[in-house]
Amino acid sequence: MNADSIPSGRVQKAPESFLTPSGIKEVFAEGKKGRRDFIRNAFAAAAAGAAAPMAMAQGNPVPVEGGDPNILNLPEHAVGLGQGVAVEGYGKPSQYEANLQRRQSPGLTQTTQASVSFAPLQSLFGIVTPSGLHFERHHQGWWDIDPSKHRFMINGMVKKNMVFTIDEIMRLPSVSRFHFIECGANTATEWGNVAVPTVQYTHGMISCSEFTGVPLITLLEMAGADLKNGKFVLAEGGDGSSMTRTIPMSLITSGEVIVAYGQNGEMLRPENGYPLRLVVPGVQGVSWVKYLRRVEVGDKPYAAKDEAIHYIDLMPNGLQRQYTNIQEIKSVVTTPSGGQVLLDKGFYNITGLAWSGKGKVKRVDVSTDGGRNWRQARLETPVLTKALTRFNLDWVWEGKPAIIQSRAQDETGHVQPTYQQLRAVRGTRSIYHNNAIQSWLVQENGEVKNVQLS
Ligand SMILES: Nc1nc2c(c(=O)[nH]1)N[C@H]1C(S)=C(S)[C@@H](COP(=O)(O)O)O[C@H]1N2
Ligand SMILES: [Mo]
Repeated sequence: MNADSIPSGRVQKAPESFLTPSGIKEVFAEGKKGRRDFIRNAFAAAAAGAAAPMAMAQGNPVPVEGGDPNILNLPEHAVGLGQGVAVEGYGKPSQYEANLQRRQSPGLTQTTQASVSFAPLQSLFGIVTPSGLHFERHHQGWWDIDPSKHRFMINGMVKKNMVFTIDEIMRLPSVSRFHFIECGANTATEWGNVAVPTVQYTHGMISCSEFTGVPLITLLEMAGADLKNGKFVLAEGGDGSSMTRTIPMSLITSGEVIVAYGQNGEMLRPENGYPLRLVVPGVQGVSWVKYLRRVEVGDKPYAAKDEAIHYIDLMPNGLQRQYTNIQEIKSVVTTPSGGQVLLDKGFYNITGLAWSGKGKVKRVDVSTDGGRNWRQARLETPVLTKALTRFNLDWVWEGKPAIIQSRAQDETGHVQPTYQQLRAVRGTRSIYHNNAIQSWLVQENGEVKNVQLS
């Protein structure tokens, strides 16, 4: 990497993630040229010499030709008394991050009682989704349920039916694990090449958290479940959506499925199923039943409404594929991505996320020329099973059009398909389970757009 090239590249955030409304005005009013000069001036000032720090030590701002007042003048916060601790408050993000929000997709009908919100992947770092930015999908609205009244019941092929309170569940041996949850309909609009503008809307129905709870197998054993003939479990939610899903017993006996009450170190958020939700690693989001109130042990799949009518894949031969639960190997570049603007030629850190419902991500390759050439990206630690994995790659943008893609591979050897490969198998009329390679076009003027290569 050439050190001289590092300062020149700057990414303007996607419109919805600008720092402040005044920041939006600034960029629009100054245009890109103005912002570029501002950045150049800042570096000029930083390089301007040793006089400034001495002057600042005396508390006397000294103007330097072409210098940046933001580095030369001591700001209020460096000399005044800051605010006292927020003794009783719950911490909030900086006021300057107020535009970092989950949002409804412009590709879907806008409603007041929205049923899905997307996570702002373009502005997130690492692999954990802050709980307040976790995507949401509610089939019948969300509730803030009184945990003292919530109960969890086990019945069906068990020796004795059991009813647990939250306190009783929280007394049991617990586990904490990082896993992604992805709605089976994530990236659905791209099947029809609707090309929603940003990665928030193409891929934002995925999030990753540390979940804490009790393995479901522990609770089933307490109830004396018939683990030999009971091949399936029906999980039922406590909201009005009659959300019931069949979970194969093999996922439960492996110890992976968790009856969770914790998310990122605190109790689940109401939107995400407080006080109890099922965590089914690797499996599509709909099976992660929220407000969990019952599991029933049975010997056959239940073909519940959300398994018989929804979350099925219409294949080219006209048949429907059912119980396609595992979220297969997938990745996306989050910067540069749709709606962002590269403000100058030079160095950029290409970054993104990869995940597989089958295990760990093994490798991610990145192309900047629409798939002709590929370079292997760095996987950042930790690389965890059925969790988001962060990748990074150095890139110098020459100022010419470029098509950026990422292609992931998991430890089982599965490789993310192109749209051509995916459609050859799945046809064109699917809604769910789109794991194709995403393309972002960097235009000569630096603007990044969602495009699809055929
Ligand atoms: N009880 C209940 N569980 C539910 C749902 C629901 O509407 N009700 N939605 C499901 C769907 S389709 C998804 S994708 C995930 C979304 O979880 P989240 O809102 O925590 O992101 O929850 C699943 N579990
Ligand atoms: Mo979903």
